[in-house]
Amino acid sequence: MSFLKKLMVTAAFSAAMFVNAAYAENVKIALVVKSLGNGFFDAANKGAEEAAKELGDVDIIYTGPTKATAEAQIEVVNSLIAQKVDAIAISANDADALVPALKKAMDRGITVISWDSGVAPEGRQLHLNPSDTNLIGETIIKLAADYLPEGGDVAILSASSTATNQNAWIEAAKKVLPEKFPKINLVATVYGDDDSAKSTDEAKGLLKSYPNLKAIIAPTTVGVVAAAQVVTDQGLIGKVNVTGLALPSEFKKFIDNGASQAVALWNPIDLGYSAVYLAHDLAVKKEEAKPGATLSIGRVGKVTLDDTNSAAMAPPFKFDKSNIEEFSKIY
Ligand code: RAM
Repeated sequence: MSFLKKLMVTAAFSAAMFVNAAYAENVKIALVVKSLGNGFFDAANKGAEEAAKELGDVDIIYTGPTKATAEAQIEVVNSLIAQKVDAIAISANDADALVPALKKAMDRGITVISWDSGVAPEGRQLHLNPSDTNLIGETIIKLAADYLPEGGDVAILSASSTATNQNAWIEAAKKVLPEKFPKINLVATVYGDDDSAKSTDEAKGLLKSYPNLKAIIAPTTVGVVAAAQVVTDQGLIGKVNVTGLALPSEFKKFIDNGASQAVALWNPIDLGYSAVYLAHDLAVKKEEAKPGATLSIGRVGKVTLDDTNSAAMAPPFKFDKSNIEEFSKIY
């Protein structure tokens, strides 16, 4: 090929590349949350945006219903299918109810993963847990038991009654109770639906029904704030310890005022970041989600899928007077 011809071919090739790059559409990844207006999910979305920036070819659609119900999430999923997104990463309000809509999405070539709160295996390609389920179950009881040397009555204030993650943690907690925490007496489990007003009412109800209650364990960032506020307002600081899973930025004031001795959580920013990373690699790099597969989660590391195509990230951190200030600045 003559020099001139080579130059022309190269120029044409570069122009074509330029055109492709200019018109190539970004990968649309929908981060579907249980409900909007929850600080935990807003923090996860920060991580999602960070992953999108790092990956370079991603647009995040942060969405979810106003109320944490499966029916409302099904509508959200159907509208994402109509918008032809490339991937859906969902924290589900119900393990089974979402399956038909998510199957429809997968049939149309959309990558589907669940994170935080899972979907049954037939409704997603993989599920990312923030941490080991049994470890979280034991942690939430230990958080109460550590401050109750004499034992006593405790109650759980959960999110919605169909939330996959809370139900799995509560089941794991109940399993370790008799043997590891024989002096802790779980008197009730109630559901605040990750709604502030409902969680407040449920916390009030617990205090009324169980006057000897020593701790409220709320494995939800929404419920734990509501319960701590009720304990504060009713002058019960020192009598009832509120604990569970809390976002340090929202909860610091209740460690400061003594309504709570300690709480725990994982890093929600890393969780959202990792979910987007996985969804991207399945959708774009055509990574296969199968048992035993090890997949990258960027700066956070790697995860290996178990036989249900689920993986777990790191152990939760404990927050108390010694460190909540520092963490409250991050999430
Ligand atoms: C709430 C939600 C979420 C859960 C956290 C701990 O924000 O229920 O699913 O992971 O609490």
